[in-house]
Amino acid sequence: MAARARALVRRVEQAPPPPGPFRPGFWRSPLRGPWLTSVFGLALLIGIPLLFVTGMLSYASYNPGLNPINDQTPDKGLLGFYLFAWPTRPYWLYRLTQGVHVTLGVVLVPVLLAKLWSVIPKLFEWLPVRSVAHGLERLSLLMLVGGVIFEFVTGIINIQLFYVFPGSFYTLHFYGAWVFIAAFLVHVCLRLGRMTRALRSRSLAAELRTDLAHTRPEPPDPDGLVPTAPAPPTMTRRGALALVGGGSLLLLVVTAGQSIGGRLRSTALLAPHNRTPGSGPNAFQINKTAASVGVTPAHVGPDWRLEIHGPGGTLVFTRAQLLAMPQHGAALPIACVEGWSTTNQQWSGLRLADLAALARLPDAGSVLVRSVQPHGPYSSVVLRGNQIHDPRSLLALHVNGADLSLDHGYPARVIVPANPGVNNTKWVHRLTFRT
Ligand SMILES: Nc1nc2c(c(=O)[nH]1)N[C@H]1C(S)=C(S)[C@@H](COP(=O)(O)O)O[C@H]1N2
Ligand SMILES: [Mo]
Repeated sequence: MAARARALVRRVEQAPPPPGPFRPGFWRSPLRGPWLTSVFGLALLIGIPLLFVTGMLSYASYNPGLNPINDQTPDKGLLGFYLFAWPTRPYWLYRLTQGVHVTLGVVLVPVLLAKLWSVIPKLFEWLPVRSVAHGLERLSLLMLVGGVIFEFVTGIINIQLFYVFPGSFYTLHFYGAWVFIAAFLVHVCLRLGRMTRALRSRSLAAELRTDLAHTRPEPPDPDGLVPTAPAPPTMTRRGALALVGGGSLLLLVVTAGQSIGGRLRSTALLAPHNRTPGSGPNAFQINKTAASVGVTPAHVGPDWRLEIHGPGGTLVFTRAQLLAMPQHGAALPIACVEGWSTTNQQWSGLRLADLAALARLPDAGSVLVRSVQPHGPYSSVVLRGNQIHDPRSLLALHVNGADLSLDHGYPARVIVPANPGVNNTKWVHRLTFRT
């Protein structure tokens, strides 16, 4: 029995690979080889950790561990070991981290595609599994490639506002990130030596001077990236690098404007939020309009009241009463998880700290913010004590010297420094302060 099985294994091993991409002669690009793969690999080795760290910061920033209203990702307790109280200074922190996260993710797309192209013969390696160790290595590559594609695709779908996710984008993108980064670390440990050797095997400066006539394949490599039967080159290595680098640069130019805001917003050709709406004091980017989330003028008409709950009971205010109280100003941006942000807007209204004091909880540990929005995500949020007590944290009534427009959250909205856009709740109806 065992002998027969062994004979079968030997027969499979000795049989030629199936035709097509499994045959070594199939892949013929003379540019494929460890050096080129390593150049793309080095760019990703720098970019991916920055993407991961800014992504994890983005998750921490909306205080997912504070209250299930903010985030319902199950078991983040384990993966959320690093969560911390998101600070309110510098006030532009989230604008920076999320702008970098989204812009870098978009800019790395050509590098990622080039890297995957450069190693594609490995996908068709024959035999697919040769031993337990080889099988484990292949499995880690499956997690690596599957993970990176999953993260890029879900991220790009989200910034393009195709809300097609079963459940929450955050949950998928967050779990995906951990699976991917685990595989990434394994991959870096296994390949770092090979990468540095390959990078030293050729000089970048010399490659940049090499024309088509002098473009030769790299010497044969044990990984089988270099073709056994190379076709004549149709492009130089510098041409390939320029194509990928130029692609990344182009994506940078048509993406970054959405995070910089102001006049550059209109250069963000690929961004759905690439236009500044209208003119006047309220002419800055809107995410969800009132109509789109079911907030009607009736919700925010003369019958609107602000309720403040605390140990002292419930206080109820009209907008006129709120306007009669001491007003404070703060210059703060809106920065969305989708990567777009505005320049600073001049908000004014009531300090959250003053409202906490009115609720007889001057050192409140958290506040539940509820909007008039009937249902749906972002209709409520819980903010932390440090966010309540920053003097720039406001329940804003005005922006840039005018009443808030309906779409920017009239009659009252939260604006907190360094807070991700999703947590700056619009159309606020009730604040419940807690210890
Ligand atoms: N009630 C409520 N508040 C909300 C939202 C919402 O959908 N409902 N969207 C949030 C998101 S995702 C962002 S980015 C900001 C955008 O604020 P703006 O439309 O005034 O620019 O509002 C936040 N406040
Ligand atoms: Mo947002």
